[in-house]
Amino acid sequence: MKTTFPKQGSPRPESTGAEVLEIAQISPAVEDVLAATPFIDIHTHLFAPSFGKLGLWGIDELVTYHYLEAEFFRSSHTQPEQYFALPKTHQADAIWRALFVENTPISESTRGVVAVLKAFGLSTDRSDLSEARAFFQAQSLDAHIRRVFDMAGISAVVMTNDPLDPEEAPAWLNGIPEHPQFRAVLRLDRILKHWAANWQVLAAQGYKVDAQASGKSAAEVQRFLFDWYERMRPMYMAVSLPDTFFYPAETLGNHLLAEAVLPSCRELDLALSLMIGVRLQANPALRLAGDAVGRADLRSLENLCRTFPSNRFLVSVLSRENQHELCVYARKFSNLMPFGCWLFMNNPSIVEEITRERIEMLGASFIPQHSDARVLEQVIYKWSNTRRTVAPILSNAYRHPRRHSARCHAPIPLQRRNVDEPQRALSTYLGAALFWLQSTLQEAGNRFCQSARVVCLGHGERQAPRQAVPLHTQRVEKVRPPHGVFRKNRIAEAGLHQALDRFCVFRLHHHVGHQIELPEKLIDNQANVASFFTLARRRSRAQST
Ligand code: RAT
Ligand code: ZN
Repeated sequence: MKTTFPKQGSPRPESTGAEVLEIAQISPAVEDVLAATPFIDIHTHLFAPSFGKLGLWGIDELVTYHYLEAEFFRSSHTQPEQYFALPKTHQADAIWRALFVENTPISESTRGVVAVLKAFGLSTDRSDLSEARAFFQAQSLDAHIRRVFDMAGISAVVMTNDPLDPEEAPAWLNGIPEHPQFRAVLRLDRILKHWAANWQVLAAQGYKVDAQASGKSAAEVQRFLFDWYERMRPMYMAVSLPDTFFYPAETLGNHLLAEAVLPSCRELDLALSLMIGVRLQANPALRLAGDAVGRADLRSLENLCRTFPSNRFLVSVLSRENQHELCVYARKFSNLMPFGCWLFMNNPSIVEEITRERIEMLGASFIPQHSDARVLEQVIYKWSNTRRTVAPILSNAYRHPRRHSARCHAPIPLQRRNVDEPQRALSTYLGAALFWLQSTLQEAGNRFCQSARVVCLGHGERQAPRQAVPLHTQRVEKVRPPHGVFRKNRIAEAGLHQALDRFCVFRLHHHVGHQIELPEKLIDNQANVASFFTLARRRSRAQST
């Protein structure tokens, strides 16, 4: 098993004339870096425009988000079956009236809608949705997506793509043009949790599987996953699991997990995302809003990480009670990467608690957030909340080494190397490394395009807060290797993998770990990528030689 962390190489020469940050400068500096760093959102339910109606956007979708539906049934006498029989616009009208007109929108989800309206300069105190509807109807989708990403400070999102979803699969089978800002994920829920209802779909497509997943079934599921890898080129595979999930219990799902999914992930060099702790359909009448939460037995993670050391697991847990254990297991297993604050965890008070706990236990080696957005414009408030919540936690974390260094006369300076390059310098020292997965994926686009920057923010450049991130899509198309090259010839994808590996703490793709020097080179070439701790270690090595 290759380590998840980059190897140390030769120390980089220190720049001269560095300006050491005063404690009072740390907070504004952190805020600057967070505001100016475009993130990649590693888990959403958004879709690229070519998926047509599957991609949700606009006011009616925002107001009928399932988080708001759950709140609506607490504030209205409307029964779920009456509500779900209404057309979408009437559903939105009913929710708007109940939660925004007759009640004050103070919950996190209602405040999210208010924040989006405000972001577009729309009124938030109207008795109906006509103004907002007129605004969204006037938008053209492609330009609107660019504007929304810009407002949210994100450069790309990762979708959730289920090859057995009857609405989605035909789009892939007909051929979906790759969109640089909407990356795919191969979702496995129907295979791992609902085999009985889905094996026949695989069988009908020519895969030799049976109801018991016996015989050649596991090998055939692998073949199915490889075929879908070719079609989707997913960033990782994923499944959400109930609180009752336990590995290694004797279940059909565990059999397929161990014999088909994990070997495929190893072969394809993909991480597996496990979202654990959902109690599916606790109240089925509420449909999507009917899921609840339960505490899971995370010894499953211990068993998985230990039994499959060559697999990498991206894990998010839904129960607050499981969060601390997740951090403990991440300390034990470098092939385990905690990520995000999911569904009921995605509230500022809880995000704050979880993020602080993760920093205390894991430093910067976790992925703090994903949006889980289902409606395009939600990324605006979700990422704004993340920046606002994380900024004081990060600032506080960096104040401590600064204070400590003053006390022990062994300064670990937080420096502003060059006032003209604040983002580069501050990112170096202030550990925006927390978000490197996101920015690394963005950088992956840069390297993928070789000849030109896909994304204009780069080494030594500063992006103003909210500055648009222009994409040179034509150039992307020009240099993109033909479909299928990726699996047959890994070299073709090496640039992407190298860029992913540049993330100081985690590798979605790890095979370049064989090239010991590579992460180091990438760090040297990308000053704003090196984590605070990497540089501190280098500095002490430099002093001792
Ligand atoms: O946050 C959500 O929308 C959940 O209901 C789930 O969809 C969850 O995010 C998942 O991906 O399973
Ligand atoms: Zn989700």
